[in-house]
Amino acid sequence: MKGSLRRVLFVPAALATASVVLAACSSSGTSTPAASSSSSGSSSGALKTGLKVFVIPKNLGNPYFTTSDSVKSGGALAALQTLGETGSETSGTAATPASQIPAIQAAIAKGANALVVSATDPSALCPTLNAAIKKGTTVVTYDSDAPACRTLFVNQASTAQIGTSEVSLLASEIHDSGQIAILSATASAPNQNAWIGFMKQELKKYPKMKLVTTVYGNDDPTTATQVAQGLLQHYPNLKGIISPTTVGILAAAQVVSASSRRGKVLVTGLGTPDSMKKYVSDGTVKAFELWNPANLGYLAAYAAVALASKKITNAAGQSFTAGKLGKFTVGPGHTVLLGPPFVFNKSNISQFNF
Ligand code: RAM
Repeated sequence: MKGSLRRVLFVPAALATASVVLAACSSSGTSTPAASSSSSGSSSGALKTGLKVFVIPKNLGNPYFTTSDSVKSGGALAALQTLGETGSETSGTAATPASQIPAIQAAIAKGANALVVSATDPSALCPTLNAAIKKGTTVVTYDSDAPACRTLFVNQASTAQIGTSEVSLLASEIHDSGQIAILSATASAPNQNAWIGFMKQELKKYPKMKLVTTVYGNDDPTTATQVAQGLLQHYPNLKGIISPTTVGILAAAQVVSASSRRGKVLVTGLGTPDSMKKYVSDGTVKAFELWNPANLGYLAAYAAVALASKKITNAAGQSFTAGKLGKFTVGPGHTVLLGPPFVFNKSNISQFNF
């Protein structure tokens, strides 16, 4: 079976495995000291060890990125630890370029060999990231891309598939009809904006579904709660909310669940199973999607190390092995694809712990 097909078919199993691994691991921390440090160390075609790799999510404190990045969850820092690199996670606390850029600059100043970045805003980040690339630093984006200033993008799933499936999930729940709203992350977020673009395309197939507004919770729980409350106040006939952000979908579910509109306004989007269990069980959320965030971080770290070790280039057709995840091949647009999103609902959510 071809690698990509195998990954497509095996995603639920991989997710289930991740939940077992999550339960079994106990180490924690945001930094992984190298097993052995030899910055020039490259043993006959092997990956280099002792590389300084900085993992820079949109923001710290977002449980999604804690899972994608941490040793405990088997994310990016776990991969770096296994490979003998010096890995650390750094960013600001707000999902904004003003908060993220100082962390990127500090990583470059510390002599980063590779950066693994989820971009808050490509146009704001690109001058800094391009300066790093010019100095020879490998820049891998994961989760949220900045196409003009990275070596490679590790994409969680097809952008089109995420956008279209979000709409079709909600459509099936509200019988293709009624007012809907989108509660996004920040207005500059490249991943959410790309998914929303495909949602709008897909909505053309549902003439009775009307997108009344798109609001932004900025991946901040307080702001997301406020905008979710605003949606219920301003749209008494609202039938559904799509929130393609783990922070937003949780806020929307909490607000709807606590209101008299529970079960009348259906919430879907991209969420972590642990944060959604309560709302799937009380009927606020019927189904939602996500990929395995830990696998995404793990894959991005392996890609960064393979590139920084000059084992691969970013050209289409280049292949590398990402430890327990197996072989991946660079596709068009200097992109590596993890797999399709997985749909969680009442019948399967109890199997997942992240
Ligand atoms: C939030 C972030 C992240 C996104 C997930 C689904 O945690 O905005 O970028 O991929 O949601």
